[in-house]
Amino acid sequence: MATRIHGNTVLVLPKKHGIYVEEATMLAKTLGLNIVETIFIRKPNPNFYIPLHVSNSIRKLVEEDGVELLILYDNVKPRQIINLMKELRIEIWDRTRLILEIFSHHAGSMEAKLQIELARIKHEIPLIKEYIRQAKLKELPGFLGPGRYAIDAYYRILRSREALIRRRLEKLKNRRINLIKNRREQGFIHIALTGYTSAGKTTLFNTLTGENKPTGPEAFTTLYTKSKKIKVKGLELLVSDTVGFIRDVPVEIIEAFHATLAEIAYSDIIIIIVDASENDTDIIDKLDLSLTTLRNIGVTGKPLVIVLNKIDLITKEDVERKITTVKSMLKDYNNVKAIIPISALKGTNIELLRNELWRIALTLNGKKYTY
Ligand SMILES: Nc1nc2c(ncn2[C@@H]2O[C@H](COP(=O)(O)OP(=O)(O)OP(=O)(O)O)[C@@H](O)[C@H]2O)c(=O)[nH]1
Ligand SMILES: [Mg+2]
Repeated sequence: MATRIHGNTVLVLPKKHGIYVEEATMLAKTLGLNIVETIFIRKPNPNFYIPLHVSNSIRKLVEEDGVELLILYDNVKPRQIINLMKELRIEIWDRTRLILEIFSHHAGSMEAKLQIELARIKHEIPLIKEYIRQAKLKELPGFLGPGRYAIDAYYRILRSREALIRRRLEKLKNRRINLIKNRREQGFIHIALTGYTSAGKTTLFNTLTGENKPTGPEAFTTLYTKSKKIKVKGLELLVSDTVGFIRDVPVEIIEAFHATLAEIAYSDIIIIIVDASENDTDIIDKLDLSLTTLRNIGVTGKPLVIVLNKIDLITKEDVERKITTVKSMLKDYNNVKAIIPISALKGTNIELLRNELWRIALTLNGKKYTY
């Protein structure tokens, strides 16, 4: 299902989203794309997204630099994508498609693979519908070209594939829910590691559990949840690593991943990991987004532990200041039980975190079966 990796790429962002250029570049690099030019546009054209004079300069890059892919880092209408594709004759992705590509390269489990395929079909269908609509408009009465038949057939195949995937996912979902129920009946306190992509969730999971799950600087290294039991002072806790959050998650992906994230909703203690080596604005934005995402998947009122990770990259003074900043941001959240600075990579303050989890788990023990 994954498309081949493209080489030379042009990245286009609306000027008002200029602050996301780093995020866009990081995501493109995750796929191994080589960005030869980044272009900011003032106002998208309603029919082609890109204004005419800009598309002329892109055409030049296609001819002279072998550019094969254009990424429009925005929400783009199917009409704009199809028109521009016909105009430039290269592949064009919007932001959703870029994220979907990364997901499809990283999807490991069967469930994740199916969820991504479903999301891709849902993203592709409006494009195909638009293509068919335009083809119909331009045809002479009574004339149906072979291209039109092929695309109609492709559309029907996608629709039936979509139905099949939905049925298979439903079965897998039931299996997952049974698994979660069984675990709960065994009485484990369940802890979910959550947070923005690349915050260090899997690194902390590995440090806590002694596992060796892949980690990496690129976005969305982890696409499936994994759980493992740990023992803290005689108490058995079950720890789960989860899929990372990102701002403005495309709707296709939200639907696909809420099933996986449902695991978080069933846990007893939530850890939110933040990359403390980033600047204060990023820390606050990403923490805020993590809290919102948790709310959106139905997590409210559970004990939260905020972990400020990667402190090996910053000074002691910075750590103190960032703790104060996060504390004042969270002053109205009375379910925040602790804010702990750690280095998941170097193992700093892991004992402190384990003790804190143990302490919270003890307070929960009697309440476990009440919900
Ligand atoms: N210096 C430093 N780097 C860290 C620390 N924790 C994680 N990293 C690095 O940060 C990058 C992301 O770590 P991961 O554990 O893959 O992050 P994640 O949150 O699981 O990311 P996704 O699964 O992609 O959402 C990796 O390159 C890690 O080596 C830390 O405490 N210190
Ligand atoms: Mg991970």
